[in-house]
Amino acid sequence: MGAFDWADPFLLDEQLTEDERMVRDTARAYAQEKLAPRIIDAFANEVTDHAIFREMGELGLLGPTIPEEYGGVGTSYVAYGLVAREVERIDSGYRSMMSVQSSLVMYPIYAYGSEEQKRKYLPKLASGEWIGCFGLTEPDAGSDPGGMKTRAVKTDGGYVLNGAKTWISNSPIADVFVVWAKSDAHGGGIRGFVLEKGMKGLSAPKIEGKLSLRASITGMIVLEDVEVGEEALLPEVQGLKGPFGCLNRARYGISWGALGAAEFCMHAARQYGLDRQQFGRPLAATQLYQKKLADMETEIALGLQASLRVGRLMDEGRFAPEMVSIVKRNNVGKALDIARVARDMHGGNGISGEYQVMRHVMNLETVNTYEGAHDVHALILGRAITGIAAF
Ligand code: TGC
Ligand code: FAD
Repeated sequence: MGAFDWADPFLLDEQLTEDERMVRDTARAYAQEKLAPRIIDAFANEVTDHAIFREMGELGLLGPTIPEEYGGVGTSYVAYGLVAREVERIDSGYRSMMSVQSSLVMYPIYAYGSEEQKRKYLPKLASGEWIGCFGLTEPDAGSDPGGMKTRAVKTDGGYVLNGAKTWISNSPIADVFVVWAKSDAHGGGIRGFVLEKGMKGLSAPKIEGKLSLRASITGMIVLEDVEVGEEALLPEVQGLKGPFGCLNRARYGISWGALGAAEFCMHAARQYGLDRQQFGRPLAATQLYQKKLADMETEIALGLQASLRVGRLMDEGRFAPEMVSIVKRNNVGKALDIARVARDMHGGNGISGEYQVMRHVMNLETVNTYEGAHDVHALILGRAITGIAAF
């Protein structure tokens, strides 16, 4: 018979390779030593620290699956998930900064870009010298990105882009903008463009007053007659499968990340229950408190195993997008429930910034909505199960 470790119930650690454990340990040390001391203040004051990109870049945490020749470290998707888990254990906003750069900016340039685009952008994005953002969502096209209005009109030497993207992570501080638009030169099909800060007609105003992900800046991308050359077009993809190919990877990373946040909340509730006495005994000595911890433990353990399985299939090139919908939807939904219950278990202290669980609750509300809302992933699965699209 084996021993039971409540903090690693299914011995996940021993299912990892040595390389994966090394990447995980690097991310954990960085997150605990450099991110944890910043987050309470950053969230309270809505501060996005640009230095984080360079720090992560130095450690190989940006675009870690991209091959070394383009500045990445060529590691596995399992390792990428482990990084997301460690970073989001601190804050979903920090994980957002990392996953947008890795999966939504570096990945499309790597997978769909020309050799020149890869050489120009990837090393500087990997080092964190440049910050990237991904513009898909529009004011009138969120869950239904096929309804986008942004247009690219062909000119002699390139394209003119017009439109507006909204709720774009990193956009106000971005150097590189991966933007999706319908192109008249391609029968109205969706094409990707790589734009740069400072282009005439491109602006990225900040969205003020968020009550969630306050350490991760969010903005719009406004395109007013932005002229670009042919070299701005991502040549190797056309249609919605372009942006969705990126989203598959980001959503997968989120499935790990959200459980990192859930683990933080569970561990905090456990410690609080051991320390806090009411009615002459620790809260953790009560049946209700223990049942809540047991439910949390179960969901986290099951969710991590599921993400590990999907990661292994991704590394073998055998994953299907619906698998990602299962883990994104389940793990984020469960993490949000866990964070809310952990907040309750902290009583009044649970609402204070110092105890941190309320921040995770507020962040996970966004994580449940972005990268495909919880119900939209149900509909993706419903379509796969029945063959009928119910969107
Ligand atoms: P549909 O007809 O299903 O598909 C159109 C084309 O796309 C292909 N496709 C996929 N390819 C790869 N991976 C996937 N997951 C794919 N899903 C679809 C499909 O095969 C088809 O290809 P083709 O060649 O036949 O044209 O498209 P639809 O318009 O019916 O889509 C419906 C739905 C619900 C699946 C989709 O629109 C959806 O997923 N909506 C959610 C939108 C979303 O997730 N937005 C995220 C924006 S980015 C963001 O939130 C970043 S947050 C920051 C952070 O991550 O931290
Ligand atoms: P809607 O699509 O209007 O959905 C509203 C509600 O209706 C949801 O509950 C949804 O589940 C439900 N719903 C929608 N359609 C159906 C249906 N057919 N049947 C039943 N229910 C339905 N986007 C980017 O492109 N890049 C980014 O970097 C980015 N970062 C973000 C950062 C933050 C902080 C936030 C909040 C959002 C970000 N997004 C980004 C946008 C995000 O992807 C969208 O908010 C998300 O896709 C949902 O779109 P929406 O907000 O328009 O909601």
